[in-house]
Amino acid sequence: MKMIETMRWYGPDDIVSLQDIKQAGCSGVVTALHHIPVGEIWTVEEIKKRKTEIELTGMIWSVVESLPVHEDIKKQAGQYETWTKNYRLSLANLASCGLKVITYNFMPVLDWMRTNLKYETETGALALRFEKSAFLAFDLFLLKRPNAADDYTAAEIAKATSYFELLTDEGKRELMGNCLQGLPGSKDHFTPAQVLSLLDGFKGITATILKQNLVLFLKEITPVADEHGMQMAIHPDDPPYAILGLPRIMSTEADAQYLINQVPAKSNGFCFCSGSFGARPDNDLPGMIQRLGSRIHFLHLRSTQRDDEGNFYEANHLAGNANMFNVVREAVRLMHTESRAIPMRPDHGHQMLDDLTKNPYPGYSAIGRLKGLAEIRGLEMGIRKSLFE
Ligand code: CS2
Ligand code: MN
Repeated sequence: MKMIETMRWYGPDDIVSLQDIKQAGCSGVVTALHHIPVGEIWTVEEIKKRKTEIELTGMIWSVVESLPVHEDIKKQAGQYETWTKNYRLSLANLASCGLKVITYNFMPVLDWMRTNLKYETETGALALRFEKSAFLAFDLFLLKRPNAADDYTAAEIAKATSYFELLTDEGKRELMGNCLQGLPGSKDHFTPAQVLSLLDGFKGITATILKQNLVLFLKEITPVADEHGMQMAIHPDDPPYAILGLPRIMSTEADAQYLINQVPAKSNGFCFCSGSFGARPDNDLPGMIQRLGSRIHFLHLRSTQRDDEGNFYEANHLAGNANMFNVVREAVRLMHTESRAIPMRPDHGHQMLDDLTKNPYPGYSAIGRLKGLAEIRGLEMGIRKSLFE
């Protein structure tokens, strides 16, 4: 059994084309209907249109990433019942078009957060980076989140203050822009006022409440997913801990186990993102693959390089802290034991070579991902042959 190789495609506006993805050797494409506002129903017509476009290239639409969850559902407030009903309908529509693996996340307000989108690595290729002092400087002095200082130690604040004092106006603008990136697939930015008001909407939502809300949501939607033989794949938090005073609840193995215990439905499972989980030293990635096993419906392979200060950057796929050899070996074993092929995509890649002159979605340039994919492909083949042939 071999991983199903895919790449993410942001749709017709993506500067990386379906042909590029095909040339990378992928058989599958990972995409979403990014033009449909969060919460609205994905109609069969819209799904089919996108599906046909992909199939004309000879590839298939392997995984939906993401069918996003409305913020009201995360809060169990406002019109959450309508959005949940819509979500069930979208799932049924997707299933009727043959789309069965659905990625989503339950991070309030923001998806991933990085302070630097052009961190120069040793080779000159650019990577995404999260620098703690920069992030604190953003939170305390640019966003000016009320009571932000309560979340940090005096030493952390002192470091962030010195960091901020050294920033030029240009540096401040850049940091602000990086931290206020919109959601993946959108080139819009949040304004500070928007983020503050969205954060305000989560006041009083503790980690315990957010967890309960996720469980309630899954209890509502997994019957539909089960009925259609679908696989729900929740993506972990990135970074895997609370930020901006928002709770984050899918950051560790314990979080993942809790979700299966609470909602044992067959369709309830994970998008195992080695980059997101791997930004915490206490996450044992290969062990998690062993133990989450049949619940892993999709693999995001990526590695981060951490330091002792809580900073990390996205390393080459086979380098950094993830130990990709062990991760891929466990994935190969899992697929062998269960006789199934799991879809995988290289999650992010460095911006390099010709892509340095282009303006790709952060993390999603073509060449860096192609390099990551090619390295992982070779690693997988070596492991598979040495274990089973
Ligand atoms: C992705 C996530 O770009 C990325 O890092 O792994 O944005 C992922 O698509 C979402 O969290 C899934 O809902
Ligand atoms: Mn990921």
